[in-house]
Amino acid sequence: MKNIDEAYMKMALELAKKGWGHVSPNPLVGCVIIKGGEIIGMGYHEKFGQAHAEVNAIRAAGESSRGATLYVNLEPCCHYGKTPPCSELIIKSGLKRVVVGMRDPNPRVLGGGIKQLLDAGIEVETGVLEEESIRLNEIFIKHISKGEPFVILKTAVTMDGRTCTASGDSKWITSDESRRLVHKIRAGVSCIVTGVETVIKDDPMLNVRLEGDWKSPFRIVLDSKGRIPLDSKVLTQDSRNTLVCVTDDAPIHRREMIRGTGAELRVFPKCESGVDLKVLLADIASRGFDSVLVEAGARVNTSFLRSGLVDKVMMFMAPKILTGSESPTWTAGSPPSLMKDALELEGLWAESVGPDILVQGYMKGE
Ligand code: AOF
Ligand code: ZN
Repeated sequence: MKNIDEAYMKMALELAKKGWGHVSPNPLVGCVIIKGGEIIGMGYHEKFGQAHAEVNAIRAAGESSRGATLYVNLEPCCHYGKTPPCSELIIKSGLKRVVVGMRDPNPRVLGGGIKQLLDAGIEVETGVLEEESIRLNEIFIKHISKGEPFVILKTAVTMDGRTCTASGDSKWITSDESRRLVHKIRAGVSCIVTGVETVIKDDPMLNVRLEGDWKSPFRIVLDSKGRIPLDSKVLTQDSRNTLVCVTDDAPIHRREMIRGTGAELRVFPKCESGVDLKVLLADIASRGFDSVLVEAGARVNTSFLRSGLVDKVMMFMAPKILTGSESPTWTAGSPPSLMKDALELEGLWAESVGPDILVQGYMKGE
């Protein structure tokens, strides 16, 4: 039974992934209904505010849901949100058994959905592919339980850890496949943070350029002194989707000029490395954003890492070795003298993306 349960839960997880980029800040949820060893219904949460995965799957299965088993990667909800509770629909539809990936950390659910099902005499199994379920919804979990955005730091390096040549050339380190995946990641996060150095050097658009209907994230540029070139793409293309963060080191006339492009400008408190990132994160949270992608250079990366604000690192590594001690790497600043002062990650894993390797892991807490 365990293997069968895991196989169907895997299908539910795969279905759930189809919602990436369309459901935030809601969770990614997929659902499969099985009867007599056959799939009789499938569904996933397709769009924010619309039907939950369970509703779509039960609708697809119709009357035959009676006596069937339902697989879903997140505990069914038991509250009236934008949609009525799935627990009630499951009970009404006569499902016999429900297999759940993980409990819903939403304070309005938190085990309540499972309890309702059990009270109605439905057999419930929880924690099937729990680790995968938690990983899939890491953004939702942090946001709904702490009210804080999940922070992903992404970097692309050669095998010797370099991010560009000594002259600054970085186009391109990684393959088309990796860069397409980065666009897909961008489509699922609320905002991207970069530094003014990256804007000056690369003039990136920081948007989503993929076929189909995708939303670009909000862009945030850290620019303590207000040095951003007024003709940079983030200020000339869709400038209303850009926030420039300065400190009182930015001259007033520069602030006016930046505002004049249509971008938003905010003056932030200062810390030694520039804009106080903790205050920035609080600002991001107050906008209701559930996630942040840091796509920046060595200095900004290091400030984020050393302030303990990063949840996850995604490192794309290309099968290239640049050599040369002058080629920049993806961190900066004065190095600690002891290995014990290294920042540590946990739960590291790697996968191939075209010819590259994507290494991911979570920053270890204090
Ligand atoms: C989803 N999709 O497939 C499931 C969810 O405001 P509502 O009605 O859309 O409810 C959102 C909450 O419902 C969400 O935070 C989560 O706790 C629960 N389950 N949500 O958006 C789904 N199953
Ligand atoms: Zn629901």
